[in-house]
Amino acid sequence: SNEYISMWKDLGLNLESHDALLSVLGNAYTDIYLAQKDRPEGMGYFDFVMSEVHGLRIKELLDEKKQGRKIIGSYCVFVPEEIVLAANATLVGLCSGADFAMEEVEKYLPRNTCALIKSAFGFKLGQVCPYLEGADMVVGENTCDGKKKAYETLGSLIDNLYVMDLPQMKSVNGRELLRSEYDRFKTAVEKLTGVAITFDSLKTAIQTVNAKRSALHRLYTLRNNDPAPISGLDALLANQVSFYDNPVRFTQSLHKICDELETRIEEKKGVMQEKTPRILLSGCPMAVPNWKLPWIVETSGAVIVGEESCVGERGTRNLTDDSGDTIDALMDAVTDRYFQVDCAIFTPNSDRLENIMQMAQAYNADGVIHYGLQFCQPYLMESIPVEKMLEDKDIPCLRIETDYGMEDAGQLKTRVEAFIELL
Ligand code: BJ8
Repeated sequence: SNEYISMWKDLGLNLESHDALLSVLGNAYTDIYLAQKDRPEGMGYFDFVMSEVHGLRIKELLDEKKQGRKIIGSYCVFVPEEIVLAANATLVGLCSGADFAMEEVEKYLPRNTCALIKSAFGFKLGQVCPYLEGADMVVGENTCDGKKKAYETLGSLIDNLYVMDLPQMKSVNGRELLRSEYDRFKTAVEKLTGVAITFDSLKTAIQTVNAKRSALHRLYTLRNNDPAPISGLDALLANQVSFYDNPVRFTQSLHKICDELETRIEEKKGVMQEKTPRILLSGCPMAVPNWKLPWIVETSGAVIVGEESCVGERGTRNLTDDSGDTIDALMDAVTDRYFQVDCAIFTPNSDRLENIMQMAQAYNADGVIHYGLQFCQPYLMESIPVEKMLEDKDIPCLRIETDYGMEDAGQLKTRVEAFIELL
């Protein structure tokens, strides 16, 4: 609509490139999502959210901004939404799930940089992301070397980048560093919003975020049924939307879908037949609109029953203890919660192996597909011990290394089909 066009113009988007992005996105959504059979009716909500992802949601955020609320963008699940909400700001995930403006990007980043980082730059250089352009603060974090160094350059392209340091080890010192970085972040967010975080506002924010994560847990648990009541693609979409939707509305909508899934389970209805091979996906995060591998898997005779990923259970597994009775105790609880995230940038990272095993068993997975983005050292390196552990337990594992391009889709499909046939 005209209203959206002037909104995008005011945000400084490149309208021509933005149109191109929206049309690619819309076509992919139709071919991959709307082509699925027997989807839960409640997914209509997510279809609507996706169709309005650059429209209505942006308008809502800009309306909030007019009321004085700030928007904070993030590239990693280590940025605590609890602190952001407690200071009356909104956190949005900056997706980085598609190639854009690659020629421009390669003027700033070496070719052998992972697709996720390149995508973050592509959206900036192409001026096509209304979330990024609308954000009052963008948070980068010292995780992998690629992101850490890329933020130095990104800082020259955007003027409101805040960089958070993160530990590399789950040690006493590591825990202290995380707590002090969260204190520093709290101060920076308070300065941005002009709102001091109180005990009550932090406690309420913790409860809001816990409720969102609990709704996702409910979804995860329902997926351990056979036949699977929801596709992996649709469950991934729910996880992806959780990064930019209003958290309270998202939670309500997801519970509605879970109610519907419970009815399906009672009626033994599913999205695929009973005894369809069940796959656990594990590895790098899949940001919108990165649907390539799940699409290949689910059009090759298998169903995905879990995501061991930051856009999935790694990002949402743990809740934050809200029982503390001082603001300091709540900040400790926030720190403890995030300190459990088992990202491959940590060394050693044995928790992740245990969590993959636990998920494979909980969801009755017949096999695990490890998804590593090309040039992502942390996850590609860790995929080898992951595979070894799974083989020791007689769980088949397929290691995939890919990027956002479609050139390898045929070859990937052949490998995935051969793997599924063995299960
Ligand atoms: S907590 S997984 S969201 S850092 S794919 S950019 S690791 S080279 S994304 Fe992540 Fe936070 Fe960890 Fe999660 Fe680097 Fe690998 Fe690229 Fe990656």
